[in-house]
Amino acid sequence: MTNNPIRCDIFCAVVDNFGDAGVCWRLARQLAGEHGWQVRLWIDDPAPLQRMAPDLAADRVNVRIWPTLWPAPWLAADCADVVIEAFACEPPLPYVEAMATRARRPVWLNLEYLSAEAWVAGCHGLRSPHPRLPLVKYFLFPGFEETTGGLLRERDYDERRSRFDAAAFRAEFGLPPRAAKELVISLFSYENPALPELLQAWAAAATPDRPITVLRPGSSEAPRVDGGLRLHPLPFLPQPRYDEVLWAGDLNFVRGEDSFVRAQWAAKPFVWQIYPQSENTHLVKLEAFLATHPAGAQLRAFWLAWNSAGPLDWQGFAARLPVLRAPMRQWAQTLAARPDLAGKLVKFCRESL
Ligand code: TRH
Repeated sequence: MTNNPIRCDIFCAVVDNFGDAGVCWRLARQLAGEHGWQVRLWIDDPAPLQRMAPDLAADRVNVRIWPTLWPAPWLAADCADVVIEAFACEPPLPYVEAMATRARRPVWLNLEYLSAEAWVAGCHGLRSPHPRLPLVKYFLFPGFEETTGGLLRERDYDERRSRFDAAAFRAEFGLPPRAAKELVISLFSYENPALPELLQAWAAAATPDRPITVLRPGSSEAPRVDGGLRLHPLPFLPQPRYDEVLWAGDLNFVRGEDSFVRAQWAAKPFVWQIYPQSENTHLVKLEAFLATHPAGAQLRAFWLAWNSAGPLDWQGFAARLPVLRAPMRQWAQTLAARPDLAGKLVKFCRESL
């Protein structure tokens, strides 16, 4: 172990997997910003980053395009101390071969997808020796249990949140001051056949006394006011600012992996649209999370309906929102008290280098 900053290469194959870029970008920023690592993020398509991180230079991460044809041979000296492949994307072969020739072999980690399934804790930290080269890859499974790799959470999260000014946020995005009984919902989802039904339910439930405002980050639709229902598009914000959308909401619809985790830190009631997989395997993951969460039983029917094209009992769900607040806070506190993913990763690498 030297005192030089640790060099880290993160490999992220986005192709069409926009969310993978979200997780990789958040991890890269944290390793560079909080732990002082020199991070290169190798990404095959930088387009998602351009939306999430319009000011790349501010984040101290060296973003490189992962070329289709990787230069060979690659120098051992140009391999990092820590190599992270996101979601089993496999670094290019010349790079891996060069890793094997380094005097001190890099710590090689495969960052896996987040899941609350029971098997995750048993697989976290497993080693996988390379079939041909003198290299070992370790599996890093994010998760909700202490025995997993944990979750991404920045050190300054609480401080940023305490500085958040909801009234200024609304004014910045052209919303009127908040009404007394207004319900603010943020909506970030995949295409969902249940959406028209949900919009109808909101239109039916919203009244001038009890208006509903729906914030739609990244939506290109025009703003619309329909009775008590206001549909309000927001620009796609830089990644740290997406938290503000969640803080501004009373109920947040999120999706995939990264926004799903952010909704938990926001500690407000939320609805998760999980990334759909073939043969409905995603529903197993959804159930696993519901079984883990203290409010799982109250969330279950509505979440399953949102993930299975409806029908949605909005009224029933809306009536439960007040009782969901306490377990959401309790859950966020429990998770926040545990070591975060980047911190655990850094500790593991320091011990291994
Ligand atoms: O984009 P996603 O659908 O990601 C998913 C998951 O990672 C999933 O596991 C994977 O298989 C699939 O992609 C292909 O949803 P996610 O994970 O929430 O990522 C969205 C990112 O966008 C997240 O980092 C937050 C960020 N974001 C902003 O930066 N600004 C915004 O305004 C919004 C709405 C999102």
